[in-house]
Amino acid sequence: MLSEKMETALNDQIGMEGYASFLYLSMASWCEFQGLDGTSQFFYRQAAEEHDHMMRIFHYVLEMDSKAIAPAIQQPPSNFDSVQSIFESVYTHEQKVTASINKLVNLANAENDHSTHNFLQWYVSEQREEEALIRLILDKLKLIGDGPQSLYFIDKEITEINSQMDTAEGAA
Ligand code: OFO
Repeated sequence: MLSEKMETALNDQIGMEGYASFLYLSMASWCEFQGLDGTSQFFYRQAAEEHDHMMRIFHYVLEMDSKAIAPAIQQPPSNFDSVQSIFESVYTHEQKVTASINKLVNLANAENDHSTHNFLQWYVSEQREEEALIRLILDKLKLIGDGPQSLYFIDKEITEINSQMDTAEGAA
């Protein structure tokens, strides 16, 4: 069984992953409305991934004979200024999630909770990969700049990233 402190902390993380899922869903909606189909597909995928991250913790908590709580999710923003600003806020959000995962790992260490420590390692790798991916996209956005055709090229780049991710998933 998890300690009470760990149970609460993991339930908080369930809420954080759930919020990320809805935040990315909201970004997908905004992008689709702007006609940015590749970028919206990217965010639909991220939303589904975050839902999966939430459910992994949910099931783990129950597997540990503790109580998983379905979280109340705050409504995410629905209006954004630009694709650039969206990806900047995604990066900031992912850094926050990474900090939260690191805190959970520290707690697992402090409690000698080897099982949770082991479980969390998947999230440590996932956060490293997600941050690297968003940095890559931000670098591309900087290269493309914000000239008149930039949205077209940004969407094209992100469509290419989607297909690379599809290929990687197919190979996994
Ligand atoms: Fe759950 O990986 Fe991002 O937030």
